[in-house]
Amino acid sequence: MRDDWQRGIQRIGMATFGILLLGGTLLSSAQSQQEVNVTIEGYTFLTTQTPLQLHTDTIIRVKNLDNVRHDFGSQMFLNTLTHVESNGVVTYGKGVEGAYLDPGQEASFRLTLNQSGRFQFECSIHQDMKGEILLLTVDAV
Ligand SMILES: [Cu+2]
Repeated sequence: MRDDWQRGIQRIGMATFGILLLGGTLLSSAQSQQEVNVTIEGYTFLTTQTPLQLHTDTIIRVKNLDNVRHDFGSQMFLNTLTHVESNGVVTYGKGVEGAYLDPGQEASFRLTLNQSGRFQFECSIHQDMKGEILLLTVDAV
């Protein structure tokens, strides 16, 4: 009976240790997040980005300032786990193709890219609308 009680205490100790580790991991990943902002205005994608690093939590925020509906779609999401938040709806998975944005609407795409290069995106409604995100291999400091 007493042994069970002691084992119980030990287990609680291990669980607390686990939570602390998890807390530390969440904190460090939040600090290394990088952002790309894309504004859609006048049937054009305007991209603002800092040099992006590989293997880092990346969030792409897209805002449609036009008064027509646009689409933000990219092949870069196809083989990558992507977390999409659009119009209060969150989608998560591989094989996401993009998101439609109604006038004034915003959407965010969260993913980690593991390959450097140019990642193109486009609007499937207006075929001339194209843009790209540059992911350079930047050496870690
Ligand atoms: Cu469009």
